[in-house]
Amino acid sequence: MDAIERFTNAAQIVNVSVAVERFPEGTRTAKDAAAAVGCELAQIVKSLVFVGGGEPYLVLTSGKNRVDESLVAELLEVGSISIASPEQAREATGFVIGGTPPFGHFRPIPTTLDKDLLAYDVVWAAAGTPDTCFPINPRKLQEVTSAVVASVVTA
Ligand code: 5CA
Repeated sequence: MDAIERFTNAAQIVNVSVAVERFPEGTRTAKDAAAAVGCELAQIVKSLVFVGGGEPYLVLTSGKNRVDESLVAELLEVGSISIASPEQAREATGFVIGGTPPFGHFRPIPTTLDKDLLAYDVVWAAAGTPDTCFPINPRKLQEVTSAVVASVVTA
């Protein structure tokens, strides 16, 4: 089973029907994804894995924002967090960096959702590979991930 299929199957299990689109030009970064989709950079969901105290945490961040790690650590009440290595991210989610979807991982990961994503009716997230994205309503995304909505980005 390929990564796209793994993601769409996992989405089905949580009752989300995802319309995955493939972009041969690539959607590895938020900038690439916005250009491919033809949407604002702010509408791209970056699914960023962090590690704190040995545990993974997911921060779903608007493409226009940079995460402030100290704000995430404060919110989660962990001493400190740092961005996961590609190996750690893969181990936690089952997907490669650049294709990490916002849910449908091996195990649910405690998730924070950037409040700036809620300004849009539709946002776009990776669907398992660095050349796929799918659209989703950000409130639905919050619901599916049980995410805490917060602003944990640099000013
Ligand atoms: N497909 C796009 C848009 S949905 C995407 O997945 N974007 S992303 O932002 O979620 O994934 C790229 C992110 O991976 C980068 O912002 C960066 O935080 C992370 N990343 C890239 N290379 C590395 C690396 N060597 N180590 C750790 N994290 C990395």
